[in-house]
Amino acid sequence: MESDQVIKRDDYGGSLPVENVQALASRNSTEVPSRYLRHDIEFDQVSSEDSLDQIPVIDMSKLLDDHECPLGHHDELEKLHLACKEWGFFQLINHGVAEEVIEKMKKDMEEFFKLPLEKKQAFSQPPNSIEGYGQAFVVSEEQKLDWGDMLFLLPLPDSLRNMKLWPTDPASFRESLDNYSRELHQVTMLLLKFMSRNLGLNPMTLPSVFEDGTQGVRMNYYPPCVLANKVMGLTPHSDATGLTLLLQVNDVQGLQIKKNGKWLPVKPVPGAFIVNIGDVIEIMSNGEYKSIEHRAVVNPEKQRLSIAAFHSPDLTTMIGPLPELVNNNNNNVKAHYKTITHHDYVRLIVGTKLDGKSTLDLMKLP
Ligand SMILES: O=C(O)CCC(=O)C(=O)O
Repeated sequence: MESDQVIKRDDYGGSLPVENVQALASRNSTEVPSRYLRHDIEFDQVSSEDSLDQIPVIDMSKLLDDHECPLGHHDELEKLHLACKEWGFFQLINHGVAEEVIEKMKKDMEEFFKLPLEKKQAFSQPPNSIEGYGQAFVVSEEQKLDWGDMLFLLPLPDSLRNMKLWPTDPASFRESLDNYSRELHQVTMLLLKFMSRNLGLNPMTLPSVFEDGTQGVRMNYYPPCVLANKVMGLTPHSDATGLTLLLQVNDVQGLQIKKNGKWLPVKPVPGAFIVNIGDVIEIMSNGEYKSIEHRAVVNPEKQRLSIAAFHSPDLTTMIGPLPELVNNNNNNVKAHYKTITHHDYVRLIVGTKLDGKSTLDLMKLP
């Protein structure tokens, strides 16, 4: 397919329908169906709760100061560069998104998941689409399942919105998501500007690739589980997209990232976004920035909710190392990843079950 052809939403393929986990959990049974029991996952390789190792905290207001001041130290920009290279994750404070926008989004999401199943199912994923209420990445009847449901929507670009799948209950949901999505897009553009600069590129290089790109918002609902230490809320994976801004909605922790072969629980800083590098930025930076495996564990007593906003380039973009970073006149660096159309890349992701960094491995050159 030519990269400049129009790519339709339903070209992405879908996920096989499976039982609703919230409904399953509400039966209060002491048994959990075997498809959810994860003998394939190591639950005990977790760093201690009081581990001093915590993901870096980056202050957006200091990044802006550094960027506007051409001379002098650029400590926060340098901190951001190291966070992207060595951690692939950071918490972003003073990001400028109005508290009211965040609180309204959280509240409306919580209200939506409280609705009776039939009302939520009015916004179910249509066949062959991962957009809507349901689950993602179920590609076979044998595959193990995650202990969680989700509502996945594509708020940006506006032309891709499928309003039939946007909840109308609570009544303010659509407006809350619209505001939330636009504000997060702005924050993402700023971060991409600073990352471009840190990579030695024109500061507008990454923003111009992502400006008209897609934003997918995935609202995760993980019910409590009697066998919480045997099920997984979200299978270990790296994000196949560019940059993710994650918001912890209630005060139940569950995100863990892989660091030095162990799973490190992330303690969210109140009011912060947890930002992570996705595979697309790892590829575009030719491996200088790293997308890191992460997973969500389940609580035995409390439900957990989170919102992940994934930012991807414009659908006409070729996914591969940026030409400025490989084989140009100033350097002769070998490309470590293939270059393919965004369309082929998306099909590769959606047709694959979540499995660590396996999609990225498919893009690696020997
Ligand atoms: O719920 C979480 O903390 C992680 C969510 C996540 O990784 C995702 O939605 O891809």
